[in-house]
Amino acid sequence: MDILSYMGPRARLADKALVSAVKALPFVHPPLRAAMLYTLRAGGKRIRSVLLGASYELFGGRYRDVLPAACALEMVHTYSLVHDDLPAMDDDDLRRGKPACHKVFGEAGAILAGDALLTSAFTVLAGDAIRYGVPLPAGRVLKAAAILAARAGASGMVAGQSADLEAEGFLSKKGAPGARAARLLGYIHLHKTADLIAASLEMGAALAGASGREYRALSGFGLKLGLVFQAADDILDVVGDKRKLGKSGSDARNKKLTYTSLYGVEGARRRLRSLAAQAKSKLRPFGRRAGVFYALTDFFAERDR
Ligand code: GRG
Repeated sequence: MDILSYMGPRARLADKALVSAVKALPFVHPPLRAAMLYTLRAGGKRIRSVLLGASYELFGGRYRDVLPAACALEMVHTYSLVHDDLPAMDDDDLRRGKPACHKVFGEAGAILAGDALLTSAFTVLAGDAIRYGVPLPAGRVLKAAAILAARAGASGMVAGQSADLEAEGFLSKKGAPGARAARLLGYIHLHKTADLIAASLEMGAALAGASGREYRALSGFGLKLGLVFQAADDILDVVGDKRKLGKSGSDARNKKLTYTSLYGVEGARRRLRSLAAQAKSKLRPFGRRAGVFYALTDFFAERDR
């Protein structure tokens, strides 16, 4: 399967739908709308939309019908990037190949843009279902909203970010035990990254009305895939082409606990290969129907941006 021709058109549909969704929000203060649109328009691979759509399509649905949910997910993801770049967090100047949101709109502007993207994500997800009668049962949309809130919130992505900040400088502390560092790294990556990737698969499954067994299989796959994605991200932060990545690579400067700082680049590559095999093993219940997910796992593991 040519995974790039699968992903490309779906990512472009998400690009357009995201801009339309934000433009359609009523009564937004113009500078706030500009800041919201700025990082959304700067691009992004839209992998979470593609995963949500692929999960929904696995059960015979059409990607177009879950575009509001895909937009909601990308809006939550984009808010996390805008806040992550702030001086109080990773203090990055570059995001998606452009000056970070706080460099253009100031710190307060970027904080508000992130807040608005997070909150409005739920308007886009639930509000659209109410207004336009999207052909999805309301109970399924509600379940998708609950998944997104749980995976992004205090027990999910925000918990991972909190642990990530706490762990800064952990490696330089004398006598930090290896097992403790490995446990902490596992917690950070599981929540900071894998939770939102798992949410993509889970939301698609919930919207499609998947059975409990199918839902659990996709959720397990999503969590492993999220770790594959993060292992690749840690490796790219060290050896990747900064121009292609569109960000400066701040892990070493911020003394981050990462796969590479803990295991070295080769050790991180070995772990990535093992995680990719574990992810694929979760797809067994779907047999050949899951072909696109095998290809997506390889894409995640081998990506260069
Ligand atoms: C501020 C609550 C809060 C959370 C921030 C997303 C995040 C958590 C931090 C960003 C730094 C980082 C390495 C996060 C891990 C997830 C990750 C690799 C995000 C980048 O996702 P991509 O590559 O980004 O899909 P694009 O730009 O392609 O959408």
